[in-house]
Amino acid sequence: MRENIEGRANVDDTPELEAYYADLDRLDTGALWNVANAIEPWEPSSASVPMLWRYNDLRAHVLRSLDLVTPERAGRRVVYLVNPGRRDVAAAVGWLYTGLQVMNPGEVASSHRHASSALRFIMEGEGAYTVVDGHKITLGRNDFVLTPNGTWHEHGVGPDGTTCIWQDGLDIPLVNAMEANFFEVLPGRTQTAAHPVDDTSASFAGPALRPTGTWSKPHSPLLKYEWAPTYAALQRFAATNAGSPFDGALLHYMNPLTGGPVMPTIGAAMQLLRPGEATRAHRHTGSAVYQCAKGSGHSVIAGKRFDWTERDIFVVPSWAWHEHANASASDDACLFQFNDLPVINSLGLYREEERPA
Ligand code: GTQ
Repeated sequence: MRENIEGRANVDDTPELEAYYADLDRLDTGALWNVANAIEPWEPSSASVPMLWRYNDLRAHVLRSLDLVTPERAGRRVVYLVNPGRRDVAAAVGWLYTGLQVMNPGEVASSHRHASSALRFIMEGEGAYTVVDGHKITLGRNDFVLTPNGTWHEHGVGPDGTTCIWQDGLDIPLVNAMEANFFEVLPGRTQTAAHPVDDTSASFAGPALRPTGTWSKPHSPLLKYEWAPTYAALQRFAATNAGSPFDGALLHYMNPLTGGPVMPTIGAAMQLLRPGEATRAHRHTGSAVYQCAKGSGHSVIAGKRFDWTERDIFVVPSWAWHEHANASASDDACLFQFNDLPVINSLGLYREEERPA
């Protein structure tokens, strides 16, 4: 006997109805009441599983790819992270993709552009760079760099560098779901740098100062968010503000011209958990991919505990309860995240709840 809830489908099968459904099916139609409860859930029910990928488990396998494929043959030498509930769309959580890209000194991946927006978060190695629409950007540990949708980009490691690994984050599953993805390879493989190295950082990373307007592109003019000033800002913020009961001291990376998210579809933040800090649990719509940038701790996600340390990556699915804790009583812990909140917010779909005590 099905539960009879007002307004929810509660129709028992009869031979007449079965025949009717078969007729509808032949006409490529269906009876809404057979699917209504599934397609209109009471609340979000994510297909994504909470997951943690330990860097310690992945690193050796990422490095193995150096001997197995060249960037020329592979296009991009990346090990991507698969959520068991989102294998079909190559997502790590929700509609977000993430992977670990590795390059040796002197290697360059060919320049390309796509309708997907992308970001990188540098995990290890010296000498990495990316070129975005002719702007060459040097990259160091825990730096965060954008390659907004439609921009030509290529990555490499200078000949004097060391083997580099960084995290890629993209909205590939989302853009594919919207059936709006395009991909192009630059004829000639590499761009010629058209600007001095790190020029957009020189122009737009100032302390809330901007040059007289010459920036006409729709994306953030600041393409790199360096670790040292980010961490310094977080420490200042954490020392003078209570922060959020759910996230500790959290700062959003922003487009300095608008104050808004770094890209139309992807937001990013860095949060600091003070020594001993443990946050309260909440849940909200929107999915997030986290990387521990510093320290260690644990998160409880949908009732499951995940212990993390530097470079581990974990995901929080939409509407999953989550809370975070710093394991250390003397040192802070930092979590980098990227998320789909700009999409959720711009569509008016954001909803948040605090877990009742
Ligand atoms: O370098 O833009 O990990 O297009 C997957 C797809 C990286 C990139 C990935 C991509 C890129």
